[in-house]
Amino acid sequence: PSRPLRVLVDMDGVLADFEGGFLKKYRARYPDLPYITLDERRGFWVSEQYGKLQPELSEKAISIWESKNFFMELDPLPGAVEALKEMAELEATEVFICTSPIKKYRYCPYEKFAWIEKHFGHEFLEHVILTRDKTIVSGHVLIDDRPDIIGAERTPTWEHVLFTACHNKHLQLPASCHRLHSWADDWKAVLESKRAC
Ligand code: UMP
Repeated sequence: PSRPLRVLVDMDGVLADFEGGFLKKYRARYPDLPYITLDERRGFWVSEQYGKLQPELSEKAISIWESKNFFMELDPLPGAVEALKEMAELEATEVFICTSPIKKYRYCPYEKFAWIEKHFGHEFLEHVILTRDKTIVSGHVLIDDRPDIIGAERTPTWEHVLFTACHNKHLQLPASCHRLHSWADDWKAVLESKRAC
């Protein structure tokens, strides 16, 4: 029996529909202001792209995810809950949700735990890592939609698998970088390829 494969799975943009939830609430709160369709999204930071559209829109965007119930009410992305539960049941596989809370901590960290409990059950709370720096977390694979994951550790133990999102789908990646296009994609094959290493 070889060592278990440890898989770190990001939350916003991989399990929870941050972009869709944001756009819905932004348009409801600011019906008369311009917005960016999901198809037009570019770059990881929503606030930056809104700020380029109109400088005042950056803080308006931020006000959306700083609001109570924003993180709690995010819908799961298609197939995410089923895939993660199935992954956690695989033999020789350790699954952790690894997510960065916003620094305005009034609601976000609480709601992230509550969301995970709601969708995965109380026991899964043992498998939650809240960190602003994912490079110091050890694992074999990190499934994350953010293209540039950097931090204090220059050589993280994990291999980043880029989960496709509206903001990163046009990016040209180095051939060495794996992509998971959605949860309908063959995530088991990605894990198996890492297991072989
Ligand atoms: N976030 C921002 N600004 C943005 C977009 C997202 O602060 O423009 C927040 C939402 C999440 C965090 O809490 O950043 C991203 O966390 P990870 O997906 O990297 O874990």
